[in-house]
Formats: sequence, C-alpha cells, structure tokens
Amino acid sequence: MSRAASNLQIDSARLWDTIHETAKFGRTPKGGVRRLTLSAEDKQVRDWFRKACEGAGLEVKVDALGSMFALRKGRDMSKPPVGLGSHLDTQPTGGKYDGILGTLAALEVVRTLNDAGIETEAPLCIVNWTNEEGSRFAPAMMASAAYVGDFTTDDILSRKDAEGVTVGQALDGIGYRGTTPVGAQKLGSFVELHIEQGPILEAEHKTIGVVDSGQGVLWYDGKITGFESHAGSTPMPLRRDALATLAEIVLAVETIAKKHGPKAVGTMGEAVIANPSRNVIPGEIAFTADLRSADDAIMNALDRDLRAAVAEIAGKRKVEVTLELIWRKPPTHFDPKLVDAVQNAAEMLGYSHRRITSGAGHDACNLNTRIPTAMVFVPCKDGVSHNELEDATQSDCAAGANVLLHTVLALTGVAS
Ligand code: HGY
Ligand code: MN
Ligand code: MN
Repeated sequence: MSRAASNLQIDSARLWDTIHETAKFGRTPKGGVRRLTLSAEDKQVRDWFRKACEGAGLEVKVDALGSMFALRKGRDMSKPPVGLGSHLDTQPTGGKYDGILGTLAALEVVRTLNDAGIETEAPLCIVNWTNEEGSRFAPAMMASAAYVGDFTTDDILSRKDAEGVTVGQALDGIGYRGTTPVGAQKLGSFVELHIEQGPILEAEHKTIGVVDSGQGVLWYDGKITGFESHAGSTPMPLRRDALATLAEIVLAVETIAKKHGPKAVGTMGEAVIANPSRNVIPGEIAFTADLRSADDAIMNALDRDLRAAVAEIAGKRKVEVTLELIWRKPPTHFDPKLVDAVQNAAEMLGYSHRRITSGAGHDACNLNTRIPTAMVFVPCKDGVSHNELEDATQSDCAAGANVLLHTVLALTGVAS
C-alpha cells in the first residue's frame, strides 16, 4: 500500500460535526434522538445522507425496502464493492451514536479518500440499512435479513406497526420505496463500525473492540387471555388476572436468563393491556420477549425453559397464554480473515484493542451469513445505549473510523 495511504487518517472534527449535525433530526429534550424507522425524522436524515453522499461523488441507489447504497467507483469495476455502513434509525429513547456512527464514519472514509485523491482497486459501497432497530416493525435488522434472503421482500413490506401501518405504506409515505430489487446491489464483503453498547471496552480502557462473534436472538410475541371482572366484588381465588400472570412471566424470564447466565440475557420490553381500567381486573395482555445467548445450546435451553414456565403459570392461573417465536437469529461467528484485518488495522494504528462478542444484534450479523463480514467497536460512556444518555468521545469515534478506513483499504487495495 502506498505510503500516503498507509498514513491516512480521517478528519476527526468533520466526523464529529456530522454526528452532531444529524442528531437534530429527531432530537429529544433529554439530548437523545428519537428517529423511528420510516418516520418523518428518518426521512430528514435520509435526505441529508443522500445529499452528503452525492456531494462526495457517490452514486446513490435505494432498494425496494428503502436501504440506501452509495457507490464509489474503483479502478476495477469488475470486482464486487467492499461494503461499509450501518443504520440511521433509532430506538424511541435512542442516542446519537447507535448505528449513526457507523454510517457517518463510512461517509467520512469516502471523504478522506477523496481529499487524498486515492482511488481504490475495488469499488466501495456505503449502506444505510432500513429498520435495524426493529422497534416500530419487527424483526430487527429486517432489511439486511431480506438482503441475505432470510425473508422475502413482500413479507417485509407487509409487516405492520402498532397502528397497523405496513412497511410498504411507510416507505411510500416518505418516498423511499426504491426501484432497486433487494439483493441486486452485490457486496463482496462488509465492515461495520458501531459503539459497543456494553461496558467492557471502557472498563478495560480499550479503544477498539475487534468483534469476532455476536449473540443469537430469540424474539417472541405473547398474548395472555384471562377474564375481565370487577376489581371490588371478585374474590381473589376466582380471578383470572392477565396482569398478575404477566408479572409471573416477567420474573420467570429473569430467573431463566440468570439460570443460564452469564452467557444469557432475557428482557420483556413491551406489554399492552387491552382496555385498561383501574377497577377492572385485566383480561387481555399482549407482550414481547427477547432472549439472547452467544451459545446455540443455551438458546435452545432458554426457549425450552420459557415455554415450560409459561405453561405452568397459565395452568396455575387458569388463563390462556400463547407464545409465538417470531424470529430466531443464530449466534454469529464473523469471518476470521476479516476479523484479523480489523485487528491488523488497530495494531498498525497503535490503538489498544481486544477481541469481543457483540451483545447486540447488527446488520453485519445478517450479512455475515452470505459474505465475509467483520465489525469494529468503540467504547460508549458507561456502556449505555438504547438510552438518551448514550455518549461517546470524539477521539474514540475517530479511532474507530480510522480502523474502518484501513480495514476497508486492506480489502479494496489501493490503485493510486
Ligand atoms: O436489538 C438489537 O440488538 C439491535 O440494537 N437492534
Ligand atoms: Mn445499532
Ligand atoms: Mn440499537
């Protein structure tokens, strides 16, 4: 690689500015970002991103699920592009960095190559994946999952949010149902920069996480059907209380996750009481459960134990509980060669680093099922994410972007 390329560093201030400039799209009073996928705020940041990519000389295409692909030509266009990027949608109580850092660092990599007049051998393609978060529409990482063939485009287009709006309608609503078929934009490999969203790197004073694996994910939709009745006149032994049932299930999820820990976690993030009233015993509740482990066998044990606990609680309380496994994402083992390329870049740049497993799911975990993929982590403050307090330092973001830059250059090769 030429001396100019090997000494290349991104423009830290410019990256930092873009992170804080785009944070205004969906900014919350607490300083977070609420930018649900395919919302008006998502449109704002997508429009900004398209303009910035075109301003950097990239050709932007949008696929049928709204994922955005921004292509930088290479000397040899017969080679598949090296992909880099992440997502721009956020959780309802999201922060400025989750997904955004990886997508904007990819733009910064291109801007840095442009400033240096460097042409890569293979082309590059920046990607903003639609609906990584899975908060408004399930499952998470849905567009990259469709890209690798886990779901059909039509299946994903028909997914509905809590208001009954489909993905297709939401895409049309913001003008991002693209004409490129899902999967048509080929990628030869993919590298994603992301904040760790956990406490390890910060606790160990490591700048870079060389991500070699990722937890598997189990998502369930559940429904409890008990019996509405009078809060005052119904004797306790006669009640079929859906909310008391839910309370037991929540504690069962916690107990099961702890039983299989430390390589297991369990969360019940949503519960909706139908027709709630303070003096009516709840009769119907919809809920969701999210269980994860980096170990396939533990995932199976989590599923088995959850089903057994739900059946036992339902029987004891004489209520009906349905539990549907709507998404099973096996654990991820990233491509060893690409993981080594990330580690080599961190070493060449002199950053402290360590191998790490991702607790969170990422689009890279889907891409990895089809093409060589790796991830780069940087610390976030107190390991906090999916919270408006999410924070990171400019120097760590720059370090991650530099590792992304040099990992990508190792994959594309430098023509001039
Ligand atoms: O759920 C996840 O792990 C990701 O943050 N969407
Ligand atoms: Mn993310
Ligand atoms: Mn997230």
